[in-house]
Amino acid sequence: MTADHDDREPDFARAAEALKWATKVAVLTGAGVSAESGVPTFRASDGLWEGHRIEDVATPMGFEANPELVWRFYNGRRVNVAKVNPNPGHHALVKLEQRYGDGFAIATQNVDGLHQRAGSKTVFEVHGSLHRTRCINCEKVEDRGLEDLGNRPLCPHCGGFLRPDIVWFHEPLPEDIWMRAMVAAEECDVFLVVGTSAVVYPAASVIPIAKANGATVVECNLTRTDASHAADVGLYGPSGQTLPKLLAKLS
Ligand code: BV8
Ligand code: ZN
Repeated sequence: MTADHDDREPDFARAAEALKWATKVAVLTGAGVSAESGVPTFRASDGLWEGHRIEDVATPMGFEANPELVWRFYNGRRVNVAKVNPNPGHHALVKLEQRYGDGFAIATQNVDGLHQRAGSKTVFEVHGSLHRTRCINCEKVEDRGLEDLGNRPLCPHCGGFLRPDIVWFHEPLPEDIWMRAMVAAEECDVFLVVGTSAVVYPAASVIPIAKANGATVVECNLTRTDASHAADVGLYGPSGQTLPKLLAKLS
C-alpha cells in the first residue's frame, strides 16, 4: 500500500459514517462487482461485447436473425459462470444486508446470479438471469442451472423455442422488479453504486432517483464513471477490496 493510497481514508470514514446513521441502504451493481470472480465485464478491452456486436447477441432482432449465435454466446457465459465463485465484494454486501435486514436491497444489472450464490437475499435482477429460460410460445420461465443447453433448446412443455430469460436492448425491464428497485432507491439513506459504468438505461436512472430523495451516494469503482458527478463519496479501487474495507469500518 503506497503512501498515496492512504488519502482515501477520509472517504472511507465519511462513507462509514453515513452507513452508521442509515436504516435503509440500497445498492446498484454492474459487471465490475463480478470482475474479481473472473466474469468478464462488458466494456473492458477483453469485454463481453468484444468480438460480438450488441445488435447480434443482445437484441430481439439478433435472436430472430440468428438464434444459434445468441445461444452459443449465452451458453458460453452460463458455462463460464458455473466455474467461478462470488468474491469478497459479494460477501461484504451479504454482511451489509445482515446489518440492515429488510432495509437493504441490491438492484443488479448482472445476470450471473453471484449475489444470490454469496447469500444475498433481496436481489432485484433488473436485466434477468443466465440461470433461467423463457419459452417464446407458452411464456413459461424456468431455472435451468448453468449447463450448456445446446444451440436451439426446446420447451419441455410445448415444444416451443426457448430464449434466455434476459432483458435485451430495446426490451422493457421486468415491471415488478424494476418498480421495487426504484422504490428501494427512493427510500434509502445511503445508495452504493458498485462496479458499473452507469451508461445503460433505465437501470442507471436509480442513481439520480436516490440522489433526488436525499440519499448519500457512494461510488465504488476502479475509476470515475458517468455516475461520479452524483456521488458524495468515491471509493476507488477493486470492489473486492474496497467493500470489505468499508465494512470493517462499521464494526
Ligand atoms: C429499453 C442483459 C425500451 C444482457 C443488458 C436513455 C438514454 C440512452 C439510451 C437509452 C435510454 N433509454 C433506453 C436506451 C437504450 C438502451 C441503452 O441504455 N443503451 C445504452 C447503451 C446507451 N437501453 C435499453 O435498450 C433498455 N430497454 O430501453 O427498452 C422499451 C420500453 C418499453 C417497451 C419496449 C421497449 C434495456 C437495457 C438492458 C440491456 N441488457 N444486459 C446481457 O447481460 O447479456 S445491459 C448490460 O450492459 C448489463 O446488464 C449492464 O447493464 C450493461 C453493462 O454495464 P456494466 O455492468 O456497468 O459493465 P461495464 O463493463 O460497462 O462497466 C464495468 C464497470 O466496472 C466499469 O466502470 C469498470 O471501471 C468497473 N470495474 C471493473 N472491474 C472492477 C470495477 N469496479 C470495481 N471493482 C472491480 N474489480
Ligand atoms: Zn413452451
